[in-house]
Amino acid sequence: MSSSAEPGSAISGGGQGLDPSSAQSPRLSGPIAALIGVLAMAAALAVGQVIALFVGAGAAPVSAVGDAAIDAAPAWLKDFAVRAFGEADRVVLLLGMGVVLLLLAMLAGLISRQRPFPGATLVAAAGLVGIVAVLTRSELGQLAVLAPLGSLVGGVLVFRWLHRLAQARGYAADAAERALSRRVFLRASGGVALGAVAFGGIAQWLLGRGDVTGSRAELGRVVPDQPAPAIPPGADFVDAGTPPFITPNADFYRVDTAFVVPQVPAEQWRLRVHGMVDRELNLTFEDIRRRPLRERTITMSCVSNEVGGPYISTADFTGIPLADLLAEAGVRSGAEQLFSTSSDGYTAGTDLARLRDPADGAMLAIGMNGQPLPVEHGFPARMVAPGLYGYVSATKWVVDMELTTWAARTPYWLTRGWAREAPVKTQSRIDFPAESAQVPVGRVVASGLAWAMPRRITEVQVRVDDGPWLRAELGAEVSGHTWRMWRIPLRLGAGEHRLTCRAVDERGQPQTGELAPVTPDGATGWHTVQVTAS
Ligand SMILES: Nc1nc2c(c(=O)[nH]1)N[C@H]1C(S)=C(S)[C@@H](COP(=O)(O)O)O[C@H]1N2
Ligand SMILES: [Mo]
Repeated sequence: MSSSAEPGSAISGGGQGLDPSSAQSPRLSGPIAALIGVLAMAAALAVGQVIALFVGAGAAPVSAVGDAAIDAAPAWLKDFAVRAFGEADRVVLLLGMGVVLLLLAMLAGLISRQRPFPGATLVAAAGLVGIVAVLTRSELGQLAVLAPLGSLVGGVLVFRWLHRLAQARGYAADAAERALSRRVFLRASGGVALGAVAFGGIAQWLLGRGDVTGSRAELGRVVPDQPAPAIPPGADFVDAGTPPFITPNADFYRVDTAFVVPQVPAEQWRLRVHGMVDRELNLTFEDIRRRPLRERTITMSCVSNEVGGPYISTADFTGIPLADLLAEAGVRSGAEQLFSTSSDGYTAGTDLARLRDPADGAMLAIGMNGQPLPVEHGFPARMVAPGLYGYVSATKWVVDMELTTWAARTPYWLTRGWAREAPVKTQSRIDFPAESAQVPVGRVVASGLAWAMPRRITEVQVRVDDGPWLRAELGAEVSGHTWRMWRIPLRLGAGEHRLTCRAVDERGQPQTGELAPVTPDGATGWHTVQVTAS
C-alpha cells in the first residue's frame, strides 16, 4: 500500500477511489469527491420535489429560486433576457441554474476531500438560498418552507454519509477490506443516484399532473351569449405576408414573470373585489360563467415591444365587461387605480379612468378564441384592456382587485422603472419583405400591421429610400380596439433599398419618427427594413 507521509501532500491516483494520506483522515480523489457533491445535490433536489408534492408545486427549490431570481433580477437584465431569448428566456434560466447547481455540487465535493464539513456547509448554503427564495414568495403558504428545508437536511445527510463511506476505504486494514468498502460505497452511490432520479422524477410527474389541464378540459368551449361581430373579409393580407387577423392561441405572444406557469383550477378560483367600494364582491368561476358573456376582438401589445417587434397579437376574448363589475361593486370617489394581483403574487395598477366607461372595452376574460383561456395566458381568468399596454392592464391568473389610490399601492413594474400610465402608442410594422430579404427586381407587394388602440387607424404610408410617402391599401376595418393590416405594391430597381412605414390615427396624427426606447412607457420610431432587389 502506498501511503504518503503528510496529509495534503498526496497525489490522487487515476482510477483509485481515494488516496489514503493519513490514518486520521483519508483524502478522497477529486472525481470521487465531486461525485459525492453531485449525488448529495441530486438527493437534495429530489427531497425538495417530493415535499413540494404536499406543500405546493411553487415550493420546489428550483421553482422558488427561479421565480425569486426573475423578481430580483435588475430591470436591464430582464429586458436583455426578453430581447435575447424571447419566450425561451425561462428555458435559458433553467439551463443556467442547472449549470450553476452542477458546478456548485462539484465544488462542494472538491473542497471536502478530507473533511466533510466545508462541502456539507456549501450544500447547506444552497439549501438556505432555497429557503430564502421560498420566504420571499408571499403567495406560497407557510408550510412551503418545508420543501427547501427538506432539501437542506437531506443534502447534508447524504453528503456526510457518502463521504464517510468513501473514506472508509482509507481506513481499511487490507486489500479485502478495501474491496469491501469500495463495494459498499459504490452501492450506496448507485442507490442515491437511482433514488434521486426515481423519486425526483415521479414527484415531478405528479406535480405536472396536479396541473389544471383537466380542469380546463372539463369546461369545454366557452360560448359567448353576445359574440363579437364577424371579422369582415379582407381584414388581413395573409397572402401578402401579414399574420392572420385573429392570432391562434398557440401563436399568441406571451410575456410574464412566472418561472412555472401558475396552476389555478377553475373550481378553486375566487376573485375578490374590495377596497374603496360600496359592496365587496367574492366571485367564483361559476358566478362569472353564469352571467351573460360578451365577446370582444381585442389586440394586446407589450410595452417591451421594440419597433418592428413581435409582442402584439389579437384574439376574441370572452368574459364580462370590467365596467359592469366595477359598477356592481360601486367604486367610491377618491379611488384612482384598480390594483390587481395574480395567484403568483404579480401586481398591476390600472388607471380607473380607463376602465369605467363601457366603451373602453376592458374585460375580465375567461375565454380566448372560443376556448377557455390557455393556462399560460391566465387560466381561469385574466384582465384585458384595449389601448393599454399589458403590464398596466392585463393581469393573468387574477385573483384580487383592490380599488385604491396611487399612493397606497405600488404595482410590480412601477418599482422597476416603468411608467404608471401606459397608453398604447401609434405604431406600424413591415411584415413583408423581412429584414435583409432578397426580392426580385420590379413589382413587390409589401405588407404589414398598424395599431393605435383605442384609436382607429385611418392611413398607412410607405416610402422607398428617401422617396415620397405612398399611401398603402388598408385591410377592412374591425374596430379601434384592434390592429389594422395594410399592403402596397412597390417598384424596386436593382440594388439595396430601405423601406419605411408609418401610420396615421383617427385624430389625423402621423406616427412619430422620433426614436424612444421601450422604457419607461413604450418605443417610438418608424420601422424600416433593408432589402436587396436582384
Ligand atoms: N400574472 C401576470 N400577469 C401578467 C404579466 C405577468 O408577468 N404576470 N405580464 C403582463 C404583461 S407585461 C403583458 S404584455 C401581458 C401579456 O399577456 P400574454 O402573455 O397573454 O400575451 O400580460 C400581463 N399580465
Ligand atoms: Mo408587457
